[in-house]
Amino acid sequence: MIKENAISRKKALKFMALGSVSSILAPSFFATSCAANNRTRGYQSYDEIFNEVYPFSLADLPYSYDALETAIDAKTMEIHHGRHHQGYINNLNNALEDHSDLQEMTLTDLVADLNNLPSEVRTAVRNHGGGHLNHAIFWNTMSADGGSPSGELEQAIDRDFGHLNGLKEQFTQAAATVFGSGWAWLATDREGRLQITQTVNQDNPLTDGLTPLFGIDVWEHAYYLKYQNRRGAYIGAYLDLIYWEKVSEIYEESQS
Ligand code: MN3
Repeated sequence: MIKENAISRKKALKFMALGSVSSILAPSFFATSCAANNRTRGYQSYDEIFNEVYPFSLADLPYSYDALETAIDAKTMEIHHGRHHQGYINNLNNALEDHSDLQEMTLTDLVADLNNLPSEVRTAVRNHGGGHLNHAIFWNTMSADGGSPSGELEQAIDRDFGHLNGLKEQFTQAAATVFGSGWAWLATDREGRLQITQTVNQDNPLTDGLTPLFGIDVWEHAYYLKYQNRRGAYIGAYLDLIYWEKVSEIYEESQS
């Protein structure tokens, strides 16, 4: 079972860490405030995406199901988020239920260090921990009004791909050639160098020592209702949804 208040609990802990605020608020107001907060649509921070700990929970999408309709239809978004993503979270929580030591680890540390996990949970963390993280990144790096790269990220793109078009060409090629189910990514190493990578199934670039900045889900469940087998059309539409401001934030956080 998922504890639906997981995010609230963590937010509450942070809130309480601010000092005396909680002590001057009646408990009922405090609980109501957190519950309302949990329903508010908004993009998750880098910390919320990458450093979440058990029990994991499904955050609301930062936009309505039909917000990206020009590229991804509302029904696909609803099923993908509410059923597929929720399923990964349920399975990840179940796998860690009896491992109190692993419950202290962040999602990043779990996924980045698969080989050091007990063998009985390794495959579950790989598939479902990866599934949870991959989808959290996917939702949070798309926007109907994504803007364009700026600042350090723009400089890094020009340095490593010549131009944004070079990045898009390489990314499109990578996404088109993932065999079967998997993902294509823009990722960065610790020195800030950008690279396009592919992963199979629900693997994440963290396992290869890279931080993912954004990634496209090319499992058929991500696009089949609207595009059927036309993965190329989906990739083209996806590239117009990149939320560059959020990607810049992840890039800068990954270097700090
Ligand atoms: Mn998916």
